[in-house]
Amino acid sequence: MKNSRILLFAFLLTALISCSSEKPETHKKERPNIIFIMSDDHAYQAISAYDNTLIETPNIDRIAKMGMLFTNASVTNSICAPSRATILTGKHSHLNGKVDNHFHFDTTNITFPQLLQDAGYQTAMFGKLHFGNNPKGFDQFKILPGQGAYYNPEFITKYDGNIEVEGYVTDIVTDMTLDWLENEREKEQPFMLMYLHKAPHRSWLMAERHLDDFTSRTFAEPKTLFDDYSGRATPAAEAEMNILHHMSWAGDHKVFPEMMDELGIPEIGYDKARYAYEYSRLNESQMDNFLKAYGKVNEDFAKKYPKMTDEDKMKWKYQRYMQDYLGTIQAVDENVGRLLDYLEANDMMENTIIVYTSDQGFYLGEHGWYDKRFIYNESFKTPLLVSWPDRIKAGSRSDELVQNLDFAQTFLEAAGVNAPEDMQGESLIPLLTGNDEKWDRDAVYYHYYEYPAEHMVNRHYAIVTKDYKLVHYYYVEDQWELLDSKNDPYELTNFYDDPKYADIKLDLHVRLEELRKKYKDSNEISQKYIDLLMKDAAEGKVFGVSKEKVEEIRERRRRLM
Ligand code: SGN
Ligand code: CA
Repeated sequence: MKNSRILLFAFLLTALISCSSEKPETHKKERPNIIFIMSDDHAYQAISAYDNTLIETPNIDRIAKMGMLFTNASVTNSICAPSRATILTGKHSHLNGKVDNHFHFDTTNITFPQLLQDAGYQTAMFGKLHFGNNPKGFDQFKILPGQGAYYNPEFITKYDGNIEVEGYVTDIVTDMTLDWLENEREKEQPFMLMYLHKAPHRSWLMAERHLDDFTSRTFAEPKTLFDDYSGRATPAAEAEMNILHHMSWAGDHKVFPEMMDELGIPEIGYDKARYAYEYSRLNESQMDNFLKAYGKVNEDFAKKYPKMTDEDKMKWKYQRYMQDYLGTIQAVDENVGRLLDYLEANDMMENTIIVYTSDQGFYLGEHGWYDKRFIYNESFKTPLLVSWPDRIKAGSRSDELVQNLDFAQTFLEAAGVNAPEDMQGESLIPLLTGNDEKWDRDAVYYHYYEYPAEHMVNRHYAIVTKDYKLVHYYYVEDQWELLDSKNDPYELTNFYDDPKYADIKLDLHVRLEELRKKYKDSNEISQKYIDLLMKDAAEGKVFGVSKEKVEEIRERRRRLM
């Protein structure tokens, strides 16, 4: 009896030991790798998996072919660093504190990479972060300072201080990523890698190898290129992001400053200064190639300019914008292809979650615009393609309302790590794995803050459902906008005062208040952020905002109260 008890005890002990030593081991191996690919300002209109009118992106499309394409993915605040902060923290801007590009990210926030690192994931980040400080929770990082440069960029590195690398940024960030995958990571451990492109951010300098091809292409114009902004709340007309009026000749379109002088073209904004800054980084042979390609553009322009009407100018500027913007995307697509080829060649595709997304969408001439910030579709929505062959059915698609807010909890669930209670998103795993019945979101919340600032897009918050948007422009305005996605897909009409929409309007107002409560947003928090930015703006510290502008805003506020 005694012996058998001892035997039983010994058996249980062995079982326990083997369990505790083996189970985590197997469990560890099963945990997926995570590769988060994000480009900066990549419009879904410029990914052929969504729309091939403008460009073919066969490599990015591979991710959707292997996995899932989301047609209603959006951001909570359509601007760079705030989007990144929401992705990392799983919280809306008003709670993580990064409401605009101006102030630094608060590094006391808990981010999903920190939690994954604690759980045994290897973590690395390469490319653009734009936080004003270094990321926490990474075993390795090489990041661009601020916006970073297209040519011969500098990097802030975790171990080697600041370095400058000769070449084109999209290629270099990929080289660093592949080098880490091949030579630096522990091959037995799962990893989470953030591969973050600067392209296609303004001022759109493409790789030398694409110059000839892209500067000779012509693109279809969007239907709303000549939008006059009537029929909507006034912020659309007040924004400074119209291609004709605000995009600069030298800085954006690469008209040579001497050519501007010769033709008597007045500067738009920081026109020549921006040009000088962008070109100052090029080495001699890069400069030669640029001057050659843009020399032809300038020659052709000089012949046309004297006879150009405003309409002609808009059309010409749109073409130049698309040539350069899409040219930078060509290199992103090629480099995404290099990464996918590496994963395939190393048999890593099956149990790796690959996400391709952008920090927000972008206007490619819709409403006559470039840039982002507004809640209108092109900048509110963002591309989202996800592959994970082990779990996602190839070639699938989801029209659900998902957001950048959801990434943190998605990755934590995939890695088997509990998400902190105060994260505000939802894991996308049910949608990715075909269990849509577990997904019940019917509306999302949006809040944009960066005003006064470059492009002058007024502050606004909103509720968005699959059918409608109810938007409140506050601060220097007090206007509401009701958009009807089904009946007015180009978003040209404000139905707020249309009696036919009375019930819908009421319902949306109630739901918007519920959402604000759910996500813990309030007018008091908004006021705190207004005060912070206005203090710096009054001291002349906010890029693109003059002291006169600050006075004008204060006057408008006084009138509104
Ligand atoms: C720069 C650009 C803006 C752009 C912001 C924010 N101007 O300031 O056009 O909106 O970045 O972009 S530029 O004259 O410097 O090109 S973001 O992606 O970082 O949010
Ligand atoms: Ca951006």
